[in-house]
Parts: sequence; structure tokens; C-alpha cells
Amino acid sequence: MAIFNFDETKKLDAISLGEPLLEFNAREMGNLSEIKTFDRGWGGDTSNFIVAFSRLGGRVGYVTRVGSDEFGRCFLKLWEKEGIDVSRVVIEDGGFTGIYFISRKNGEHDFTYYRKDSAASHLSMKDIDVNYILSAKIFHSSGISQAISASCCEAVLYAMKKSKESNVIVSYDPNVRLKLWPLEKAQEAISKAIRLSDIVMPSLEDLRLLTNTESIEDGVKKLMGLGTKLIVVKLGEKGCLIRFKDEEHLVEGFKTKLVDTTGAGDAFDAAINMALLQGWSIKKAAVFANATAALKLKGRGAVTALPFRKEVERFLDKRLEKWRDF
Ligand code: KDG
Repeated sequence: MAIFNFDETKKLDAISLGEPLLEFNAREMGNLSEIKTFDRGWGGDTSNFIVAFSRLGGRVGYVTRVGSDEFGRCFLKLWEKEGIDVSRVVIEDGGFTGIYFISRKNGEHDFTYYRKDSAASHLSMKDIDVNYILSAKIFHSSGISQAISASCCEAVLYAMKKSKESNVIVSYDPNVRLKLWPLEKAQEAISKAIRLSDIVMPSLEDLRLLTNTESIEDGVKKLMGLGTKLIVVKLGEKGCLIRFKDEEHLVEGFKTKLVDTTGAGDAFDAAINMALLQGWSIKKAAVFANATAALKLKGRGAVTALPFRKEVERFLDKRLEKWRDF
């Protein structure tokens, strides 16, 4: 039995809303100030999500604002090439597109953002075309989109509310970034979003931060208490824990060569949604999402290594013969 009933008359499978950021990924280890060469790529969790969704075979659209700068144009080119509808992307005259740097030290990666007052942070309720949002089966956004400004936070909650009222499935990644806002403020805004969400996909760390508990069981129960139907806790190399009503599975991850974790969570989120659109069981959805994330880990950058559906299926056919029957 399908987990969610999607309206098959809808034009798009999914729409996401948030901030795209140009990515500068250090090639060498060390402090950011000492890095001489970077790989230029694309990032921003909700943009990564929508590119991943498109590569998995979905018809998708993105809602954002970019600057009238080279980086804004470079994103528009990316989305068009990836087959993403950009009819609701606003090019802000005189505005700028945010960027981030990834540097690595002692095995940890660190993000440095230049995004304050970016074009995307000016997103507001005025940018929400409700008819457009309702033209999709799924609406997706994140805690990062809420954190970048009060007006964007309002826009996210408004689009979620409108989606919920009209049976558009609401998908949400809390993506807690304490560099962007203090924990208390994050907890308050994120719990408002979770109350409006059907699918919530936190990392284990985010689950702990949001629920003030170390136990996954208690954390999941707390989130379920806010009304979410499906919770997927991302456990990194251990895989994920997926729960729908009383059904729960701890699904092991796949071992692959780890090159770069950036964007793996976003690829995972897209794969869960794509699997649910296919009417698959939650166990099959979890397996498909673990494989999608594992393939992303093999390449550098948030977007370049996002896998296409055929690659995920081939990978699964090799690793887990019976996955199609799950
Ligand atoms: O999930 C990957 C993101 O953390 C990265 O792309 C940066 O989304 C990002 C953000 O807005 O901080």
C-alpha cells in the first residue's frame, strides 16, 4: 500500500524553495586562508535537492532569488541544463548570489559563508505564487531556508501552510546550522515547520539538537508528537532509521569510497521523496535513499556527483539483488 496518495493530475512532481550558493571547495587540506586552489561548484541544500530529484527522474521547479551577477547566471544555466523549471526564479537587480567555501582540517570539513543580505535572503511571501506551489505533488524546504532571514522564514511557512491545506505533500529537512542562528531560535522556527510537514528528514545530530534527547527512539517520538507522518533519521555511514506510524526499520547504509559528504543528505532527501512517489514501501525507500547518498559520497562537490536514477538502480542491482521486491 502506498504511503501517500499523490495527485496524478499535477504538472510537477516537486518544487523546492531556498537559497542556492556557489561552492568553492578547497583542493588542499588546511586553514581557509592558506588554500591556493578551489574547485568551483554549486551548493545550497534546496537547490541540491531539486537537482538530485531531477536526476532521479522527477519533473521539478525551484523558487528562489538570485543576484543579477555572474553567479546568478551560472545557477540559471545549471538549472536549465538539469531540466528544472525556473519560471519562479527572480533575478534581483543589483542583488548578489551567496557563496561558501569548504575547507578541511583533521578529517573535518568547515563551511565559511558569504551570504548575508544575498538576493535569496530577500525572499518573502510576495515571491510565493500559491497556484504554482499547488501545481506540484510535493513541496520541499529546509531549516536553512528559514534561517537566512525573517522574510524567507515567513515565506517557507506560508508555502508549507498553503501546501498542507491543499494536500500537497510537505517534505522538510531541518538542516540545523548554528552558524546561521542560535539554537533556541532554530528550535522554535523548526518546530513550526515540522508541524506543517508530512515528511521530516533530520540527521541524528539535528534530531538530538531539536529534541534535547540523546535517544533516537525518544527523539523520533517527540517529532511524531508534532504530527509528522514519516520520519527518516539520517545516520551517516550507518544508514537510516525510517518510521511511518507503527512501522519502523533500521536500514544499513552502503560502504563506498568517501570523497566528499557535501550534499549527501540532500541527495538522500530527494531519493526518499522519489521512492514515495513510486508508491514504494518505506523499507525500499530507505534502501534507495541510502544508495543515492552513497553514490554522491564518491565525488567532490554538492552537485557534480549527484547520481542519475539508472546509476542508483545499477548500484543496487549489484549490491542488493532483491531490493526491487522490498
Ligand atoms: O547540504 C549541503 C549544504 O550544507 C551546502 O550545500 C550548504 O546548503 C548549504 C547552506 O545553505 O548552508
